[in-house]
Amino acid sequence: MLAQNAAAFFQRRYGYTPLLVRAPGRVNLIGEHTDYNGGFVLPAAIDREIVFAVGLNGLNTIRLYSLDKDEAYDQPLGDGPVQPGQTLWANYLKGVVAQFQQRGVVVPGFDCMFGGNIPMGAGLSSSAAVECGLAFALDHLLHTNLSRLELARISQRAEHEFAGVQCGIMDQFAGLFGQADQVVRLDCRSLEYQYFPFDSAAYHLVLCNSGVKHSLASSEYNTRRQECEEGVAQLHRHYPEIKSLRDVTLPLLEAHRAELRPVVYRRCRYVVQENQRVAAACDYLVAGDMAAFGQQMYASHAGLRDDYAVSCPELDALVRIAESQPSVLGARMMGGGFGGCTINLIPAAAVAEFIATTTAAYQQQMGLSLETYQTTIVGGVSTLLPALASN
Ligand code: GAF
Repeated sequence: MLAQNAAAFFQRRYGYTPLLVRAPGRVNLIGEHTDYNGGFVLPAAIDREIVFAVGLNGLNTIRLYSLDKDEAYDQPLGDGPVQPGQTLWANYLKGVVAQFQQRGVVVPGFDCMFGGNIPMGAGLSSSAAVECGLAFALDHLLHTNLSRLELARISQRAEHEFAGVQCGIMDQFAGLFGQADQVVRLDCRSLEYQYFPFDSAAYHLVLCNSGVKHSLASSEYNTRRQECEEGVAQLHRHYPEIKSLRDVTLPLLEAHRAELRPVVYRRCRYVVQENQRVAAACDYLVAGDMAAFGQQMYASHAGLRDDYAVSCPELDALVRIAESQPSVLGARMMGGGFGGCTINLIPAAAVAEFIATTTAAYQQQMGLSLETYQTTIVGGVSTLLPALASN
């Protein structure tokens, strides 16, 4: 439906048939704030997506159109690479164009219309979906034949340079490498990855949107990254082989605790433990022990709240409410933090009751109404129709 709308709107506005691409949002089961520390994550692409209608227009202008905002943005193409501007939503797309240009690709004028159903600011990576979708579409239209990994890197760099968030690669990787009914464990240093089946008939991943979006998110994100780097730099003086927190064990960290600023110690402790939790969680997943898997999720949340300090009262309340329900296997805040969603692991038969109980308790405890999303794990970015657009 989204795709049909986008195609029809594009045809009406620009008068030719576009290439259609879909780019999903993502969940992350466990492994938060580990990606930029060279660690491990366990994300999956979900059935919330952004659809793109894109075509080369034969002009010297990029014409962007946000269907959700009902807003157009034109970017004339000059001699140099495109630059970020005041229109924030356009920057995500322009950032992708700039990455192609930095790789020596001459990007001609094109039209790009996009819209979707990934809730904004909910921590489901709508921005990564925007970047990955356009990167994938341009790769098709310009015949650049870039690998999915390169498209993920392009999208990540776009976020760094045009959105100012020094993010890791998890979101873009999940959007491009997702597989139906599989979660993917990514080693964010080597970029080796392994898929694990997720039994979606027996277990559901339910997202609870706190409805909170803190403006602190991107500045605090970059601060966390710096604090981790400070810890690594200190430990690296003793152990030159330590390149990231991935190389640090808990006993080693404890041995050097006195040298670290207390806040840096806590950030590092969280990351070291979270990497251990991802490893344990994958073992439990393979063993089919979802109760033990869920305990790792709760422990992850506690670390994010107490040591990494990226949670907020609303997310903590949602996890507390989940934990008070015996049927819930695990719950944690998800993504960068300071708002957005919790992810909840629930036996299929208990989902309806979980949603009803949590909605009522959240209203009662926080005075806020709750939006919940039941998710399905789907494949990564893809084209929707084979028709290539040109004018
Ligand atoms: C955001 C970032 F974009 C990811 O790279 C990751 O660091 C995540 O926060 C926290 O795990 O989604």
